[in-house]
Amino acid sequence: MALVELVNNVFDPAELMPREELTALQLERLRDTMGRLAEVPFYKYAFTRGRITPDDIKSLDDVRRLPFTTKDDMRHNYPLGLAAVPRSEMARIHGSSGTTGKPTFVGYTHKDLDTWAGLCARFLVAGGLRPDHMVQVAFGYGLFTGGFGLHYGIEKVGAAIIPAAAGGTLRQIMLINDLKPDVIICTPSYALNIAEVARAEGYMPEDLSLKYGHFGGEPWTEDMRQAIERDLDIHAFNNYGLSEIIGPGVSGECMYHNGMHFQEDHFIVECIDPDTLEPMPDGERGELVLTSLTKEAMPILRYRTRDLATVDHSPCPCGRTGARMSRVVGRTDDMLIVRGANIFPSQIEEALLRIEGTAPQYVIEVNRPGALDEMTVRVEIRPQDFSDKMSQMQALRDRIATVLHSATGISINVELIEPQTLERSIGKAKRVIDNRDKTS
Ligand code: DLL
Repeated sequence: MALVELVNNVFDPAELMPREELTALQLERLRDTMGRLAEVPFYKYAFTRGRITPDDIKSLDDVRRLPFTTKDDMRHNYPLGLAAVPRSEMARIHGSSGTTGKPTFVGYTHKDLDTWAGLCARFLVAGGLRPDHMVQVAFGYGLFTGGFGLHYGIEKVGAAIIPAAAGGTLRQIMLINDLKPDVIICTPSYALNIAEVARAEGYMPEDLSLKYGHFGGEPWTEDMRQAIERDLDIHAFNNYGLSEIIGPGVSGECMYHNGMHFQEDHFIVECIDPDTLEPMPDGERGELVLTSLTKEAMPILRYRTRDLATVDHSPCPCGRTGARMSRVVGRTDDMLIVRGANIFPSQIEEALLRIEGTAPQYVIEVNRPGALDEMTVRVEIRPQDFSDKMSQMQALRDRIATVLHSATGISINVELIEPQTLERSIGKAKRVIDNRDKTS
């Protein structure tokens, strides 16, 4: 049986390429990329200072001689100072929202847009998308890369698109009910939101036409996947990407859910210790560092993603040879240090979702009322578990506090919240409120 189902216009033989050939292709493409970057002042300076030319890149280890690129470098070259083509050759600009201040812009040529659509198409096909499917895209269409990136990927596969965009949850449900799409695409937190509103509108999961969901753009846990699969009666797939590198399409899961296959013919992947910058072996958590190999408008060398994950090069039964990344367990910049403990929001999510009675809706707040930091987790109770009996709620609260303590090693205040009270997300959920900057 063919393990990789081929959808003709999407399949690229590079997906099954033996490692040796893949490495050779990467090296050739890396040298080309360096050539394209030779006149970009930031890289020109770095190449001159490091006395490195494309001819010096003889093996993948030589990648380590290249400079890192960071979010700060992008900011210093705002808005399009890292572009490797003139403005006249740009076909589109996207950007990441940026939590503070201005977005980071990235440019695409027409060829980049075509490459990007192909990359999205590949992971969608790996996760079950077929030309006869209808797909509802509930990602924002705009500077954010989610909407347009996936849109053109679906088009490449040949499936029908409902470009619903993010938000208008009742309208999303109307579209699902009336047009009967097979697939939904959005952030995992928005998928939960849609499921919840659908239920409140009287739809049972099995009433909905959806069979598959492709989710990405924010961290989520395995328990969250199970909640989404149950509440929408679908198979849920994870996909990862970031605007600086291209947007969605960097990696995605196949039917085996063994981690997300990197599309290594287009990106070089490194996993490093964020402090020592040394490479991490397979299976050990580190920061992903990505180099784009085929982008024309704004190629990026060794981008420090700040996303922490593990990488696995072992074979996958699907036959794809691209290494796989684990879920993103956190970002180097969203790790909370509270009373000496390093805590990722994903640890809290994982613990909460295992407790009977809690809904997958929570917010973490950190304050510094005196000398010591205090962490509070507000979590909603599932409607069927909500009770007027103080003793029952108290017991549940204590249970949650105990579980969180053992997951994190610190005492955390727990506040139980009535069902449906926390703000729902339509895009990337904001789970952490850190008030310490304001109070210290
Ligand atoms: O979120 C690109 C994207 C859109 C990917 C839609 C997948 C689907 P940015 O807005 O630049 O781009 O944000 C990139 O989002 O560095 C991660 O921290 C996070 N992220 C993206 N996908 C995942 C995922 C898009 N599957 C940042 N799991 C990245 C965990 C993710 N985090």
